[in-house]
Amino acid sequence: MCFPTGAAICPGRFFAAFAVLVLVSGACSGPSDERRFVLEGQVESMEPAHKSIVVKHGEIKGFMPAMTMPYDVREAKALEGLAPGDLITATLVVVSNGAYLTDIKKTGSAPLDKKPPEAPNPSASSGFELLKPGDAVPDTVFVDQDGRKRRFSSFRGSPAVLTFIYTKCPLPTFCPLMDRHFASMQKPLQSEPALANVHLVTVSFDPVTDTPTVLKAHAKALNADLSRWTFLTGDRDAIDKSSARFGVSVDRGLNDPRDITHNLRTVIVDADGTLVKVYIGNDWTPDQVLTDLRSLGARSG
Ligand SMILES: [Cu+2]
Repeated sequence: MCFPTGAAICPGRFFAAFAVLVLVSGACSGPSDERRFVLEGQVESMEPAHKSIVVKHGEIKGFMPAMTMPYDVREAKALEGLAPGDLITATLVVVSNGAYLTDIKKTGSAPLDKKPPEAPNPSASSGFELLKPGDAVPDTVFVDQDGRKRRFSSFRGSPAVLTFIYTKCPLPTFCPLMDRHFASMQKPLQSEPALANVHLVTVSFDPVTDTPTVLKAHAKALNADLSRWTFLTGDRDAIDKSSARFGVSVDRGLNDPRDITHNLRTVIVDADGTLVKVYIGNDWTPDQVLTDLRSLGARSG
């Protein structure tokens, strides 16, 4: 419990701030770039071949709210003897660019809950209908990292890759991974003529914290080339309404709107403003997106 809720920090500043906190509190154990948390939960599914386990877990005090998430393990043998439904305790180790579970112990088992639908289940006339490939994406009005009003339609004319994050996300395998993936796509996008006009767009669903100034600093920490990578914030309701249409769901704590539970969606929008493809979660790769962008170029020209 090194950081109070809401005080987690973006990856670039992680180490320095952590070192200061250790000096002040002396509360954390382990190497200085590592945080450890006790996790209690239930195994939803496992993929030993990918050294991955999906756990539905309770709140991790001071770090993250209750949620169901995929976690990495270091070795497939850490998953031996486990099965979906098992109740476990484990240690969640968070380092600056990743997180993994260790010391997984089975404490019992219980029937699995039926999985709730991940996306909101909108009625046909709510204005929150999930977009399908080919649908026109909503022309939401955002504010960019320079404080300028920016309509989504202003990206028309070039394909866009869009993702949804918040800069204070504590888990390196979630929002910070989306940031790292986007950062790593900058170079190939720049060097391949066929992809030269693709624009990257990162939307924050935490506009309370992620003001244009915060986003600008975040962009700088990521070495973002702002001529082809735009960071957007804006009116929270407008962002929620728009992002829900891509399947993004965001729950904010009643007492603290910065206490956020969310899923991940990354999408390709074509130059004409229509949805091409939605990537669910955090297991897409930059190569996959680049390949899809290339076939888009081939299709249209
Ligand atoms: Cu996140």
